[in-house]
Amino acid sequence: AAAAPAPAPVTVVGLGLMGQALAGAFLRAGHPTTVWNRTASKADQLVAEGARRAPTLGEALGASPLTVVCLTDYDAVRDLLGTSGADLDGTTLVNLTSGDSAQAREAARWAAKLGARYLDGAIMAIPSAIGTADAVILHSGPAPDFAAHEPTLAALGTVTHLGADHGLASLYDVAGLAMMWSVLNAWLQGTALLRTVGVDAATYAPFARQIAAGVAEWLPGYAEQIDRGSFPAEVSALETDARAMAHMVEESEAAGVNAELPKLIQAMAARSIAAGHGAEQYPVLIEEFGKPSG
Ligand code: FVH
Repeated sequence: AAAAPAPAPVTVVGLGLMGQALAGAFLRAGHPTTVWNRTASKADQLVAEGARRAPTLGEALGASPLTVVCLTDYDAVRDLLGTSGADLDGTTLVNLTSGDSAQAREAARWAAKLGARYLDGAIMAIPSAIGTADAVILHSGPAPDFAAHEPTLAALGTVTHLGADHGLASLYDVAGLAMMWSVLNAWLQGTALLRTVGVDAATYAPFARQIAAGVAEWLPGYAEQIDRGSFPAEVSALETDARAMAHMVEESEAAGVNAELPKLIQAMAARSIAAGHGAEQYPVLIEEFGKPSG
């Protein structure tokens, strides 16, 4: 049988908490890893583990066909790589810095002008998870560029290519944050209510977890309704849900806890009902979510 190809060389630029974790994962997977950071001392531990410290940014970029960048924000990435005169010609840049979709598309434009191939990315993990399957890392940009470097990028975690639009990774990142904070906020609302009668957070948590898991099961069916644009009330009509929302507001106010979140949900449902959707099912609210906020 043919021998497996040797792990490809890779450069990591930016050695903050996340960049150090990224470089460490490449090293552990056997990739010859070159590192560069503005504050050079942050490379010391990685060098002790086998990384090569590039004396200059230019040498770091020249050391590998693939450079993974992870800085504070996109302004820092553009200052360091887009406008500093750095030689990017022939390099593939994978930018794992957090930002928005417009910044990702803009970075793709300036990188192309400088002769680089560019993939954007979003890390949905904490540094200690990097290098394990729990680290979800999303990529967007040209599929052939992702395919060319997927064997290297896979050392970082569970990597996914979302599509050619460079903005997709950032948009999925924000969509994921919307899920995360919405679930947590809903749990905090219920916890605040129950604490007023002496039920502590730990007691409520298993029940809340069961509800969240149950609701997650509804998503594929509700997604079909949204994609069809048809919302028959198979389980419950929005006007029925709206009566339960009124209880949520009343209970919150009566208990003296914050009612802003229940009122926000109630107001969106009220607008949808006023627009004639009261007899339809909950996902019809996508029409309210799809409008600019007033
Ligand atoms: N840490 C985490 O858990 C999250 C998880 C999800 C995604 N993020 C994003 O990753 C980016 C970097 O985050 P970080 O935690 O590594 O951040 P820091 O430890 O603060 O390191 C920042 C690095 O950026 C370098 N840097 C900043 N500005 C410049 C610049 N103008 N020129 C060159 N380098 C710059 C900084 O260098 P230094 O201060 O050490 O010299 C660090 O290497 C971020 O987008 C998160 O949202 C992490």
